[in-house]
Order: sequence, then C-alpha cells, then structure tokens
Amino acid sequence: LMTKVFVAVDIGASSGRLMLAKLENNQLQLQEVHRFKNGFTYSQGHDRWNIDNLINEILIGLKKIKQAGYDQVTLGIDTWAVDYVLVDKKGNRLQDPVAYRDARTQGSIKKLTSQLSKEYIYKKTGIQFLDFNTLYQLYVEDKNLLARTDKIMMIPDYLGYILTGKAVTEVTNASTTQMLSLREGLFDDHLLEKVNVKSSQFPKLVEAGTILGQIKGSLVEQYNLPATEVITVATHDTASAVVGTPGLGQRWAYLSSGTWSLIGTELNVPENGKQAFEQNYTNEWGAYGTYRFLKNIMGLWIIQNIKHELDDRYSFAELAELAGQEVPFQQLINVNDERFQNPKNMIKELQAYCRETRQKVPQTPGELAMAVYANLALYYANELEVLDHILNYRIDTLNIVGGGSNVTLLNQLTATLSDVDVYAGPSKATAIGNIIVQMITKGEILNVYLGRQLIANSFPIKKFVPQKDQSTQVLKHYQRFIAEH
Ligand code: LFR
Repeated sequence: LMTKVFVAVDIGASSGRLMLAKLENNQLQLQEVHRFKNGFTYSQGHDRWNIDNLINEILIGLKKIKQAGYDQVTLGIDTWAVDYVLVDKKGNRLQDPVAYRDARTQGSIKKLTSQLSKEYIYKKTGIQFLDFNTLYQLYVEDKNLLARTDKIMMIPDYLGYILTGKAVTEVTNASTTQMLSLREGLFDDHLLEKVNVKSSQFPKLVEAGTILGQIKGSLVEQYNLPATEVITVATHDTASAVVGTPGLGQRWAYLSSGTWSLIGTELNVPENGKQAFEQNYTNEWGAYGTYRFLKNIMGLWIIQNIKHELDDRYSFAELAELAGQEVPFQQLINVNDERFQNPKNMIKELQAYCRETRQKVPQTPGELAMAVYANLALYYANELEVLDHILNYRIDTLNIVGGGSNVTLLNQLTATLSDVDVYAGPSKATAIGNIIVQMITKGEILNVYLGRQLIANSFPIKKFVPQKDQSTQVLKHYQRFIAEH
C-alpha cells in the first residue's frame, strides 16, 4: 500500500509555507518543502495583500513536491482570517484584497453599533469586537465595488477556488466575519443587510473536513504538479493551530503564539454571557462543532516590527538572547493598545508610550525585546485569570504552540506569572492541525483526540513549571496599570 502524502499550505501575515507530512511507524513526519514571505503593501489608497504572489508561491511549492517524486497528494489551505476577495460574475477578482490592518475601519465599530447595539451583535454571534472584523470592513467597503460583486470569498476559500474552480465558505474562518448566527449556524440576514450584502453572495457554508475537489488539470499540466486533491480544512489558521495543539494537562488552555497571541480554551457550547461580553471574549468556530473561546493579544507582531526596524540585524533567537540579559518588568505596557496595531514605527511608538506613562524608556535591542516579552507574559497571565473567572474553574496547564513557543524566556515568564504548567510546542501546530483534519477526512485517523495524542508522540514538547519569585506582586501592579491604561 502506498503511504499517503499530505500537504499543508499555511500562510500567515508575515510568511507562508508548504509542509509535507506522512504517517510512519505511528509518528507524524513533517517536512518544510517551501517557504516564502508575505506582507501587505500600500497601493491604490490601501494596505493590500498580493494574492497573485501567494498563488504563485503555492504553485512553486507544489512543483517542488512533484520534483521530489510525489505524484499524488492531498492538500489543505489555511490563512489568517477576516479578509476577503470580491469576485465578479465572470469569476474575476475585482481588486487585491485590503489587509485588515488598513486604517479604513478605524471608528467603524462605533458607527455601526450606534444602529445595532453591541449587546445584540454579541448575543447573536458571540464574536469579539475587533475593528477589522469582516462586518466592519464590509460596512466601509467601496459601494461601487460591492455593486459589481457577485461573490465574497474569504482568503483561503479564494485560494482553493483558484486551484479547483470550486467555491465554498468554510465555517471556522466564516465565524470571524462576526456575521454568523450562533443559533442558526448560518449567516445572519439582519447583520448582512446592515452592510449591504446578501447571504447568496457567499458560496455555500461547509464544515472543516470536507473534500473540495481536484486541482485543475490545466494547472497540473502547465506547472507540472502532482495530482492534488484539495480538502477544505479548518481554513482559519488559528482553528488549525487549536486542532494541532497536543492538549496536555487536565484543564488546559492554549496559546497560539504567532503574529497574534490567541489565548483561550476549547468549548463544546459557546459562552456568550455577560462576563464574556464585558471581557470581549470570542467564540470563533472550531473544527468538528467546537468553539474557540479566546482573546486576541497583539503578540509577536510587535517583535516582528522591531526586528524589521533594526534592519533585521538580529534574528528572533538573538533578540530573545539579548532580552534574557535584561531585567524584566522595567516598564508596564498595555500591548493591546490600538496604537500598536499598525504604527509607522513600532520602536518609537513603544518609547513614546513609556515616556507618556512616565516609565523607563527601553533603548537597546535587548531592552526593547525584554519590554515586549515581559509584558506579553503579564498579559497572558492576566487573561488566564479572566478565563478562570468566566469559566468558573481553574485552568492548570497552558499549551503554547506556534513560533512563539520557541522563546524559552517567554515560556518561563508565562509559567511563573500565571502559576500554571506550560507545555511548549510544536512550533508548527498550524500546519499540523491542517494535516490532522486532512487525515481525519481521509480516514487515516479517527478524531481530533487521537490526532492530539499522535502530535504529543511525534514532536518534542518542553515543560516549564512556575518558579517562586515576586511575580504575584508584579501581576497585581500590572492589573492595576491595565485598568487605568
Ligand atoms: C492569526 C489570526 C487571528 C485573527 C487575525 C486576523 O493569524 O488569524 O486569529 O484574529 O489573524 O485575521
């Protein structure tokens, strides 16, 4: 019997990759076959994603797979959420999609929620208020473009459409639009009406783990690709990351640590009560009928920008190393402050923040990196307390996955400040979750529970335990500070 070969296309805001996976001796073997840069650039009045480049890179990666001797594979695509492509009647893209960090949605939550209350929208959708949710992006969308729009496709769905000619709307990602009704499991007509779109403009909703179709013969021939069956996985990267979490510990939470830090837990029933609303927790849909009850934290985005502004003179590992030589908690920073969402210059923004709040201004690369890591750890610790409160039980373990799980300093600070055991890894959880859903779809593994056991047995996972120190004091100071800032 031929070993099945699975390919994950995983594209984040700053980079994308094609990972190849096989099941061998009850272990998941994972290999990166292609890696490329991603990012938005300013054109025609907005920050935009370069979709043609993404398509091109997927084709290059697939060609490499064929050249490595694989003639037949299955493939799943995941990307970041909320952004969409407008497609006309002929199936053509109207424009390169606007990136969610574009300034166009600033203030739009306020405008829209003066017509429909926040409480109403939250009860209906259970989704956190972020000004870049699709709901607000469509609210400010160019009306002429919308008039020419036949279909609205989320980014990974659009990429799948380009490959196969088949269009769907996958639910994990669709939930981040803040336009799905929790009760009905469908787009909510009342919300759609407010932003001038109709549910018929979205391709039909499908669950994660459905077969989309074969990649077009014309593409296979033109680019010399393997015969590829595309499976609609949990197309929202964070949903794939949650599937790709080993789930170690009793009452465990996850932290998907990439451009964003997504911290939360998996629920079988959404939690959209008063406390969840007040704390702006989200109930994004997960694979197989679960809910991702979580909070967005600004995450490594801040460090990514700092690294870039230092002309990439230091790698992430070197920045962490330099940070480790500094004393933590020299300044308290609300990393979720909107000013860090897309500033002209991140270093200057951080320094200005410290000056305005009369704190020590970080100067060197090490000081800057430590300021960010220490405050991310504080933010995580605080959110775990909030989670305990809302859920009314104590989370005892945090599974950290994604690129950020490689940062030992951050893992240790997080364990100590949160007073929970931390398991760090795998760093490629998103691609792994993408592959697990493909494997379940093809009957290679039975369910996510067994998938997580497979992950825990296949990849190195490091444990960090809380260390006794003055951290509870620091956390208290931080919580007071955050309440004021
Ligand atoms: C992470 C992520 C988050 C989402 C943000 C914007 O990559 O998908 O889950 O809130 O990007 O799409």
